[in-house]
Amino acid sequence: MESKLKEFQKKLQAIGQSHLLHFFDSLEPSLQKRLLGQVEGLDFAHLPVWVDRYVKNESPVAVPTAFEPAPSYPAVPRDAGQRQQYDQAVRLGQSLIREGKVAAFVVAGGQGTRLGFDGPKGNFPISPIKKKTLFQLFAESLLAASKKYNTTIPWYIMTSPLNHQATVEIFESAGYFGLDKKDVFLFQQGTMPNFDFDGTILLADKDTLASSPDGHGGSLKALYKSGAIADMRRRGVEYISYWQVDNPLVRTIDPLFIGLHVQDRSEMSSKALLKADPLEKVGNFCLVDGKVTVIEYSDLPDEQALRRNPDGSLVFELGSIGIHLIDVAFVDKLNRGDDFALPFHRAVKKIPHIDAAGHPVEPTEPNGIKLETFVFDALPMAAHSMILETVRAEEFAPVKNASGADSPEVTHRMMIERAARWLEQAGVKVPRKADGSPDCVLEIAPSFALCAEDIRDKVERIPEIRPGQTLYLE
Ligand code: UD2
Repeated sequence: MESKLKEFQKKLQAIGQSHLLHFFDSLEPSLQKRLLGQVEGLDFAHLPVWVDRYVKNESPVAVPTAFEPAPSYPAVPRDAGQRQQYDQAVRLGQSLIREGKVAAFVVAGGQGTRLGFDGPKGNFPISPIKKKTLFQLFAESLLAASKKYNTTIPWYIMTSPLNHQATVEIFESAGYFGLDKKDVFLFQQGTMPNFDFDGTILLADKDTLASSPDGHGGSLKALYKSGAIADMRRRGVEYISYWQVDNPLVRTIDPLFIGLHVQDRSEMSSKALLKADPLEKVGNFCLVDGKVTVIEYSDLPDEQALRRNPDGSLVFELGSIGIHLIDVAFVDKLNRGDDFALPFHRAVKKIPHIDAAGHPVEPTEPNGIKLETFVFDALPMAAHSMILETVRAEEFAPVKNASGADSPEVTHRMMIERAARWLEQAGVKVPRKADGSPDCVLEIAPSFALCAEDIRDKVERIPEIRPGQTLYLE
């Protein structure tokens, strides 16, 4: 340990962070080891550059000045030719799923701070009747899709050091929700140290650096480092279906999306929504130098966000919802490159830490910087990138806040509303109130239907729905 200590003292001194070992001598050997382990994990080669570029620089990510709207496939085909293309894409997607070429991937490393929920967000109970958790819904949907296509869809789940152990325990105690444990691959994303405004790394305790998960963009490195990509290769998987843990409406495995992605020879594709209002807080799909790029809502000037076409539609109308299809070969290629790095985004935060005398500081005002990468910043690195529009009511109801917009209450309503619509599309009568909302509580298990079409041949199994009734279909 002595020689290691000397080595790191030297290295830290060279980058102006020697204070990290200030309390080293006062620690017990096991804690000394722990601290050295964390220091060893620092990226000494890049840290000074990151500090200059992202920590000390208040507007680190250059916002492009010349950009135009990105082209997309509409949610509903525009004409007969496009209808034919979509039908072909669905058939192609279905055969790729059947051949075991598609894996599922959820990013679940974030903290549910805004939701005020303790523990991994995937454990949040959300379904209207059975109160199934997000994880359970995704698991059931993958089981149902595996059955439907007579295949095994492996599931990769990215956690962070903040919630990894708790997530593993959830899956263990739930018996992996009926999935085979060997087809569920849980791995952790990387972390980034937290800085004060001068670029000094903060200590959370005498033996612990202050750090936080490196953002969902970290998934592209973590997939590789964890061995998930190698595992996919072994299984013959070529495409990764990526989504965020907070959205129970997501179509985890979508043949149309997969088929269009492959038809288009896209390396990384995205689903998009027509924004609910010009300033909605979602990233905006744009073309910059001919490359699909997401510009965060906070970076898109209002006059651009408000621009309209002659027909009244927004010029920048496509919002990003964190649903992607990614080629395994693309992730491989990025990581084999010399120096693959996504740009960091800088967030000013309140970061608890200890001061130079070792006393704990609980800041009341923002006192430092956290750095995160975003997965959509990899889009311009793709040789080609396709966008498919989707319909909000069908596919996007994230649980983010305890109340108001994107709250469990809204998500519930949207889940019941979607179930009602699917049933009506199959010819089932659903009682509705005077305001048009369903006069019943409905929940459709993924085992019953993964999409509206799955209901058509099950109609005779559905009882008459009376006003005020609660009906669970599985
Ligand atoms: C994200 C998008 C926004 C829109 C919205 C849709 C960004 C910057 N913004 O906003 O444009 O698409 O989602 O819901 O992405 N996560 C990790 N590790 C991390 C950080 C996040 O796994 O280090 C996961 C997190 O568990 C969640 C997802 O990434 O599944 C999105 O994270 P968020 O809730 O922080 O994103 P949000 O709502 O700010």
